[in-house]
Amino acid sequence: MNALPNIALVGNPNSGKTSLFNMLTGLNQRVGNFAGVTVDKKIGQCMLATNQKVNIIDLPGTYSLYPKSGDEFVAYDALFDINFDARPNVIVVLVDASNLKRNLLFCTQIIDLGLPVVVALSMADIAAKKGTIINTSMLGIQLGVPIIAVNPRKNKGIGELKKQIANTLQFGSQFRIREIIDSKALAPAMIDGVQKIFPHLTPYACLHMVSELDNVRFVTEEQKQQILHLQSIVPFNKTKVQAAEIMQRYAQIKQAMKVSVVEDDPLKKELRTEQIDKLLLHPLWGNLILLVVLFILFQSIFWLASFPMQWIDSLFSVGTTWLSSILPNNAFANLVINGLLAGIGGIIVFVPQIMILFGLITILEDSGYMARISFLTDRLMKSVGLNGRAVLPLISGMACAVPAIMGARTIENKKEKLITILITPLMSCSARLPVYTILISLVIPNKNYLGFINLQGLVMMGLYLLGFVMALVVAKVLNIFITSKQKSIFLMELPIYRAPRWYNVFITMLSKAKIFVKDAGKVIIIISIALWALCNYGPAKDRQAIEDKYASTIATDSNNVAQLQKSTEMLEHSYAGILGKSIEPAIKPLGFDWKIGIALITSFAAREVFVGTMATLYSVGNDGDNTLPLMQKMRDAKNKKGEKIYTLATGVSLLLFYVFAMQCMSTMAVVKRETGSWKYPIAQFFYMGAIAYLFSWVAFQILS
Ligand SMILES: Nc1nc2c(ncn2[C@@H]2O[C@H](COP(=O)(O)OP(=O)(O)OP(=O)(O)O)[C@@H](O)[C@H]2O)c(=O)[nH]1
Ligand SMILES: [Mg+2]
Repeated sequence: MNALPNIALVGNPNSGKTSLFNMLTGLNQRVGNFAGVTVDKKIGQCMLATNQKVNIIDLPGTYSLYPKSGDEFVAYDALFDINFDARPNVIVVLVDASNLKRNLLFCTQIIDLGLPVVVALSMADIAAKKGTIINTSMLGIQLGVPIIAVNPRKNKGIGELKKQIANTLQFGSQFRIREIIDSKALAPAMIDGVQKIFPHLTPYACLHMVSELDNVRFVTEEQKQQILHLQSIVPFNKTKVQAAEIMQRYAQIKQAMKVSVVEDDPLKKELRTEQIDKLLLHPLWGNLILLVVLFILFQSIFWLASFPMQWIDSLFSVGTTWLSSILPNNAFANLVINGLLAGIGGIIVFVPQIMILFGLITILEDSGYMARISFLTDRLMKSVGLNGRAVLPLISGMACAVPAIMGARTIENKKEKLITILITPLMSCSARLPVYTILISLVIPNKNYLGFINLQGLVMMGLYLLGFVMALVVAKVLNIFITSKQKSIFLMELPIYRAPRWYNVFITMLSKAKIFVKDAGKVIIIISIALWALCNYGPAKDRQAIEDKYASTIATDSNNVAQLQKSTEMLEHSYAGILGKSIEPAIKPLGFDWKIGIALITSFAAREVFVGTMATLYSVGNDGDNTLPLMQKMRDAKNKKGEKIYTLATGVSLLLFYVFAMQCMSTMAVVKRETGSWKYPIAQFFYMGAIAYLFSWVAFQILS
């Protein structure tokens, strides 16, 4: 860590911390209109004045200083842990003006910890619409801290906030005179005792050391023993003390608000959000609208993206033709054209789909609809032993399982969190999109019903649904095996609807496309080169035999038939061919040939590698026209008997395999990190593999 001063942003969930962080640092962290978007700390830098650079730390939102879920602990540690690697020098508390009372509860707790606090008051625009007017300087005097009104969405108040942070950094909290509540009076003997162990802590911080002893990870064993000893001689009822604390805080907050806040009669005004929710949360219409929203999502991924995809495809085939015309016909040119270009082209084509998927998900999140999805599906989720909270990681799993699994941190109940982590990779992620697209186009006819329902889009939606349904089934089964006494509650705030910030949507689409190309590109370049080598080399004896066999026929061959046969045979006797053939018996019952076998192996690194692998395999084995799009080559592919390889049976079987199988190293790594054990990713790997194999086998047997 560098030696710059640290400024931490804390506050209730969805109060605008990350929006402010992005404004201060110029970075682009994920912002969304629901509670629990940020689940880990993020650090960026900001210039307060010409010569003053500071670290800004964005933290997950917390409702109170008594943490319950994993993400809340991140913020808790940042505030308390003296060994924390970015110990804050100034705390900026975000206070949502449209939920003032509840936000001030957390704010007053922070103030009483005795840390230098600056309050940033956000959402004043929304409060004003509700008829709430806040006199910031008056409220500041009441609480004894500087308060700056900001609107990070509109870049307002940021300069003033920076000035105040610089000021507090230099002079400390100037006008702190008293604690908000008299914490010591809550448990005098106990706090006295704890203060002897931690002389630098305020009475309120000492109270936390006692009541959160099981949770604080940063006290030494000796200190812990001392506190335990204290607990054995001084009576202390944690629940009672906490209840008393909260009551006293609310009393103080009421007092402070009386002189600084003017509120309209809250019942008088019905916000637009409430009117919209009457429809969108309606038991019948609400669910119907949800289905329509999802339907539009999948149709646009398929249909809207098909145009740019065609352009990219033709661009690459022009490039291939051009390169083959200027490069000499040697092994290097072969590597560039059949290895690299084919592999990269196979990935770039899918950028439009990835962008549309992420763009639409961002719009759902930004508008506030995502939280409603969670609400609408609560009943369904309860029936499998989870609750509406778990839907958020599941839906973001449609983009990528890695952040989705981290998002499960917001689930308090340990059992539910574990189950959610275990089922999230069953949701079809964006890496499966390329595989789905290519296979659907191969085996499902491109028909339209009623003019607007596209059959291929419908099948795509079916695959996503299938993953989701399987996730529910597995949750239900796991629910029987994993036991827990912890009771589960579903509390979820419904944020107000907001117009999505289009700039944010655009930036997200762009950055996700970049990450996709970069990450997939890296893997694909390495795998393409390795695969190309494996395809072009093999045991010398076999290859010589093939050379000899065709030597005479090729010379007299006029229509390239012998040439084609020869390169096919050469490929089969290459190292890649030998490898593929060796696993063929295991996958033959699923309808897969050895080329698919190789693709299955390479896509254990990441699913989208499937496409690049196919591209390489089909361009090496095909000495004919290399400028044809991969789809065409696969469509023409035939086995020895001259039968089509990609029949409906094989296509569906392969699709099902990709819906269910765990083929992603990054997901396994993140599951290990979040659960702290290899046991879970390994279990996941096997149960998902078993389901995949079973479904593919049944489908192939029925359809063939
Ligand atoms: N109208 C209005 N909207 C705001 C303001 N500040 C933030 N927002 C919006 O509030 C929503 C939540 O913002 P975030 O920055 O993600 O909130 P957060 O505090 O980081 O939330 P978590 O990470 O979930 O704790 C976004 O939709 C923002 O665009 C404001 O001052 N006025
Ligand atoms: Mg955030």
